[in-house]
Amino acid sequence: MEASLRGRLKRGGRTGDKVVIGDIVTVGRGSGDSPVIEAVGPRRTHLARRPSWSRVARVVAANLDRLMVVVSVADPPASRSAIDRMLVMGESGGMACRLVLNKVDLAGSAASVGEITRSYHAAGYRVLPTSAVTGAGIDAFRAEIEAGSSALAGPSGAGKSSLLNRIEPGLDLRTRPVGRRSRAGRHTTVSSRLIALTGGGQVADTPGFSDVGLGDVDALALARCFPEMRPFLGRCHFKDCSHVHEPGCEVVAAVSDGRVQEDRYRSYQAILEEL
Ligand SMILES: Nc1nc2c(ncn2[C@@H]2O[C@H](COP(=O)(O)OP(=O)(O)O)[C@@H](O)[C@H]2O)c(=O)[nH]1
Ligand SMILES: [Mg+2]
Ligand SMILES: [Zn+2]
Repeated sequence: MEASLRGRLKRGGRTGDKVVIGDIVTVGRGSGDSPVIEAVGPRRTHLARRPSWSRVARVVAANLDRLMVVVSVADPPASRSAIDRMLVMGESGGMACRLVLNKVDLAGSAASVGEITRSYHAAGYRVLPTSAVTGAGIDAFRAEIEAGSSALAGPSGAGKSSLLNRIEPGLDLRTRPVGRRSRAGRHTTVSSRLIALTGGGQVADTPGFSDVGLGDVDALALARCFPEMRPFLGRCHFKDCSHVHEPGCEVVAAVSDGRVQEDRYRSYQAILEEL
């Protein structure tokens, strides 16, 4: 059954406050006994993105446990800065983040699988190498998905639909060859369904997030979105240290002796500059 929205909630769109998938709502009765959403409960986690045409980030899903950042090792090759942006998107919303490295079946991918895996593992992430074609790593992926509610983020063509079809063939999600982009996908609604899987777990049917706009992360909170920087926060000489040019910065010290990886720190700087 479909519920309508109490008038006040309909206007929430601009503030990112409207009802999204995963929201816990209070439902009352409207005229003729039809269900009406009266109120939206507090959000334990949220997934927010800023569409490329907008300056404001919008919440697209709430109360999900995990963000599965899905990239492919080749075709298209994973971009580290894109991975880092998606991880920040998940961290800032309080979701547990995993990195799924798909297409490990592709010839010549072993070296970069090893490199990306080591690097993100060192940053504090669980990395799941997978192939939707051979089934490698699918059991581990399935276990993560079935353990709670998740959203998949990642560039178009990384294999998100293929991975989900692999664990739930009945879903029959549309997959498409890399490089052929349908215009129809570009302006579709940002979120729609929370799909319950037969083995347990739910997956939000959100679009690809190929252009991750970060909007709702404030500069002081940004460093907290990098798990490997957390041990150093609060120890800098200046309380409001931005960890860029200040003397006595513990994060910069950690970067110079390799406790924080330079690539990750560069992503931090790039995102900070943009905010
Ligand atoms: N070789 C290889 N190709 C894959 C794999 N996963 C997906 N693909 C192919 O990559 C293309 C994009 O996959 P799709 O699931 O539509 O990606 P999405 O845009 O992230 O949903 C399709 O042609 C898939 O057949 C994989 O693990 N290995
Ligand atoms: Mg897809
Ligand atoms: Zn600092």
